[in-house]
Amino acid sequence: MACTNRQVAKTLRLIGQLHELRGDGPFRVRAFMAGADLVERLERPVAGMDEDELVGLPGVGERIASVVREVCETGTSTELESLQAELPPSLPELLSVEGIGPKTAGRLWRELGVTSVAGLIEAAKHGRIRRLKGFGPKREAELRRGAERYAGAGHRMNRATAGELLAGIVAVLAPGQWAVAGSYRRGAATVGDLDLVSCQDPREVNPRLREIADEVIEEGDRRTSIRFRGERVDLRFTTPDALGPMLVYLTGSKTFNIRLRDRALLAGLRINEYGIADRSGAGLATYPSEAAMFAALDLQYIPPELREGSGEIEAAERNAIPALVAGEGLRGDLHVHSNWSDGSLSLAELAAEGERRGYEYLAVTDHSETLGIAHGLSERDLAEQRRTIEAVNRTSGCYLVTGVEVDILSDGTLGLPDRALADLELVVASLHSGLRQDRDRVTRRVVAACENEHVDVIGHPTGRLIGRREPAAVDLPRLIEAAASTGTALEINASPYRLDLEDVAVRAARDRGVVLSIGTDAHRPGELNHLRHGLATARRGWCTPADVLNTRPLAALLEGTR
Ligand code: DGT
Ligand code: CA
Ligand code: CA
Ligand code: ZN
Repeated sequence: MACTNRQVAKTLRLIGQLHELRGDGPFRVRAFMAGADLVERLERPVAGMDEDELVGLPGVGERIASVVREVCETGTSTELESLQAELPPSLPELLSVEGIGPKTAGRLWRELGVTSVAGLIEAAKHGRIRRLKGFGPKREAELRRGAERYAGAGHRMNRATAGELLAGIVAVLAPGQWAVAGSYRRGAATVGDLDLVSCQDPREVNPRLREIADEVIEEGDRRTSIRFRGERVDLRFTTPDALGPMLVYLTGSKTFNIRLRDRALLAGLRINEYGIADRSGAGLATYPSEAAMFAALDLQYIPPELREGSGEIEAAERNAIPALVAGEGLRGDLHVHSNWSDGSLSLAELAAEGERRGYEYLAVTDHSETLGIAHGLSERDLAEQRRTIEAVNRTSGCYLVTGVEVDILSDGTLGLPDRALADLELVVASLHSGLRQDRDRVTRRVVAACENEHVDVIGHPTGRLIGRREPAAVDLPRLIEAAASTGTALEINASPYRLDLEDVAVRAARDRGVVLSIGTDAHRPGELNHLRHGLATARRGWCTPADVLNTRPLAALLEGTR
């Protein structure tokens, strides 16, 4: 039974969440959540540990230990299965609605029988939600708006969900014989459905897909579509000698494909997913790779992230596609929370995580002390944290940059005095409240933050939460001007729930000479892996290494943010 620490952690977290939905006591919920965090950051595989060793871990009781053993041995847990049998399967969907946490979702279910987003909208229409103790008409209207926004978003997946779906599919495909395409490969912030190309024999693949599918939408030896965990997956079959054109076609975007085809037509060529032919469709030439296909079209290679039909073909004709920032160019993460505020890792553990990932540095940017944010740090806390960081840095291979994520308050001032900010190496300033202010007011706040000499980065500049919360009405051209003239970086928050700034704004900022800072905003160790989503967004914004703060060596980073 293959079982990684990450899979075990995920199961533990899911059990905790279901207990919370059921209204079980906070201790039980916390035990599973804490167990998940611990397993996730453990270096040793839990699969190789017996129950005694597991109980020996800090914070792991017998109950968690036995669930871990069971998951490792059987791939599932009886506790999870009985919770899933007891709770309506659509209930976790409620958690995707803005303003609904496990407590509220649990109450809506137990007290009103609401089990889905559609049911929530229905209940709100009939004024049933306001009757819940502590709710009222205002709260009901808010929840209804959130539910309608979620339902109207057409259910596009975030990249984390799409990535999990992909892992589930490729687990039944032969390694090295598939490639992912579509919007996921282009690095888009949201994914409508998953597209894959397979070079395997359809007679091998189709039965395996049938086995894992909720529903087979279409099955054949050229294409197969299934519904898997509620989402659509499209698969196209090809052979290794003709992989290039199929991959180009299925990667898209549609606009890119159409522009590429129109351009080829001018040269008397016809492109489709099988290759390049002449105008009459005769003499089909196939290509084993995308690179060979672009070469045949007399074009520079265009990375998938740029294939949106927004000038990339013209650039490729002139050999002017820039060398985009790449994963190996990133030296660290510039927005991370520790257990000094609301994160789960200690400073030493963060440094160890950074070292394990080969990072040169990791910026500790805990929340400032402001009303409404749990465990924010005061000026004194920050001074103390700085001393601890200095001690960690004496032995760590990954340098912890001292920083803060300071609140931009409703009146545009910051949550900490200048003298506290002056002592820190990296200051990220973010909006966390007053996100519904009008355009002028909210824009003046972020512009004022840029103008503060201590602020180095504006964090998640629009505050959007994908599918859950609309961005604030920030006037981006004005913010970009302010960032450019003050030398303030704008963040690409790499959380798959945010991806803020978004790609188009990144490109506009970059064109104006603004530097972008990629930060995961990680609160748990697993979230440090989100850096790649921020990287994809930077690439979609045409960023080269020089445009990204994280590519700078430590000394240059500290010099620039001093
Ligand atoms: P999504 O799924 O909405 O996030 O976006 P995509 O880009 O993955 O779109 P999807 O799944 O509908 O189709 C995958 C690719 O197939 C798309 O990027 C380009 C290609 N494609 C789909 N429909 C057409 C079409 O009508 N014409 C052309 N030329 N290509 C298409
Ligand atoms: Ca797709
Ligand atoms: Ca598709
Ligand atoms: Zn934040």
